[in-house]
Amino acid sequence: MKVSPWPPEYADRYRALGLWTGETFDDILRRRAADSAVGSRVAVVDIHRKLTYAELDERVDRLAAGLHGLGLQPDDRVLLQIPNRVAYVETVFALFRARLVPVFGLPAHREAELVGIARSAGAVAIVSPATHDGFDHRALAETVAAQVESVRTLIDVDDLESLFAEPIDHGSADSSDLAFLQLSGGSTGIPKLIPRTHDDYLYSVRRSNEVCAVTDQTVYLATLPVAHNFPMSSPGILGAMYAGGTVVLTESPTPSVAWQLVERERVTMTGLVPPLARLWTETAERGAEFDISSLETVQVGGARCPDELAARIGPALGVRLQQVFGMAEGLVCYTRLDDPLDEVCTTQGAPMSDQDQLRLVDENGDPVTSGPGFLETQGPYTIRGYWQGAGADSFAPDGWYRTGDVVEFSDRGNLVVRGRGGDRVNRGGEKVSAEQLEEQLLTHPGVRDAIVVAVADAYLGERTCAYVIPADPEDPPNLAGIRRFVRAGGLAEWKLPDTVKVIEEFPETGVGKVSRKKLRALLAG
Ligand code: J2J
Repeated sequence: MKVSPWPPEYADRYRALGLWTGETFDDILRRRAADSAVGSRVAVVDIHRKLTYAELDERVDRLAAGLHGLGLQPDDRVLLQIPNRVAYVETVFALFRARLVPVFGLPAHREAELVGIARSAGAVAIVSPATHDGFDHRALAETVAAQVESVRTLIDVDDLESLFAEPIDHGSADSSDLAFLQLSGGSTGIPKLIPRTHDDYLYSVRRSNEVCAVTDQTVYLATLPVAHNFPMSSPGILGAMYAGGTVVLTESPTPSVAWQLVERERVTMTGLVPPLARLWTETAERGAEFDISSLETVQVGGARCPDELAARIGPALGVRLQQVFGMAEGLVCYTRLDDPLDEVCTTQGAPMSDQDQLRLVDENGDPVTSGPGFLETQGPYTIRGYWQGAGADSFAPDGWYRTGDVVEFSDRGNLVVRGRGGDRVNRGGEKVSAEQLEEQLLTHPGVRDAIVVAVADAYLGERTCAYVIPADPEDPPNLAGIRRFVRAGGLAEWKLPDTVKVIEEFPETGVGKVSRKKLRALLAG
């Protein structure tokens, strides 16, 4: 299936430069498994299971045939809600083999999100565990299926073997086809799904491996929920597998669990969001009870890492720090392994590709020549449009992606992220769309109007504050009530407001109707 294609002159250039190679994700696994030096190496491990490349390939063959047997057809979208386990990798590669299109939902998503995603994607199936962390995912999947007509099949990820069938030939995908749908960080009620092709995504994986020095000796620990773009591809699990290294998956990112796996599997590399990096650093500073000396590189990204924390990570964990500033829409920046320490601790790196193009503009879209500006970008792995044309205003008329991030450049030319427009709260790497939360709050009977803004938080970087005008000033809603209401509305836990401030009216501006965007800026101060 073709999606938001790059203009032909760019596509031709990326092919001519050898960035887009025609390889597909299925090719990767097949080739690694068939390679006598790699096939018998461990591809993927979790706390319970371990598979070599050859074993993974064989199971993927049988699962892909089983998915076909369920009536799933090439290009059908399949919504995943799978924790960090070996079965995640088996499922994703089986979907690739059967030429199905994974849609990367998160285990923390709830009804409102999953219904929105399934509907937008036109998903025909959902793969999730029966229960996980005390939550009934099967019941959630059934609720989604009852509301979204396209969803016909529910698959239990803990029972994949019951689907195994005699391998069949599925034919091969075209590398310029849609490979999967990622989720945009700031998705609203109608989620913006991110269509990625084999060509563009595999280029980002290969180039990430070069920049991050990933080899067949790399043991990558997926500490963050692996459906996120960062642990997926920067260089993440796909980078490790591309190189013939090993992927380790942990269901819990806390040191007491994750470090057991670091010790047992001799993990060399992982990626963290800043609050987790702080937890790991502070735990190590108190004295680690596990041997984590195999760790060589710890990446931090997803939200701005405070300079103070960045300086402590390397010494505390005995690692080299790498900052990563990326987005599921494409562009990923890394500090380089040979950048001076000061640069690594104070900047968010430089684009991975010399074909990434960057420009800074002001609020009107006019070029900014010095100082911070809104970052726009285009390049060989940055999308040209969302799935089915959603969020068209996120793209400039010439097709560049408007990241929404406010950045400037260090003297050495690295990016420094200064913030972003007030459309979302970055809660320690998990993004909250102000608009989505406001919409939800407006359905509360006790709320006449609401504006959601980010406020600074020492641990999370930002937390969510909802300014609420009560329907009845004598009986304003309180934080606990609002949180219960938003949770009952089916939003993921991380989207519940951290603070509620009841006010009588929004700031006066004297210029008639004020946009919600302006109000957010005014209230955020
Ligand atoms: C400040 N803000 C950052 C950073 C992302 C690698 C790493 C992260 C993501 C990711 C990713 C930041 N400092 N170091 O996909 O491949 C904020 C920006 C950005 C948004 C994208 C990857 N790193 N951000 O976080 O799609 O605001 O991707 O536009 O989830 O996170 O969010 P997301």
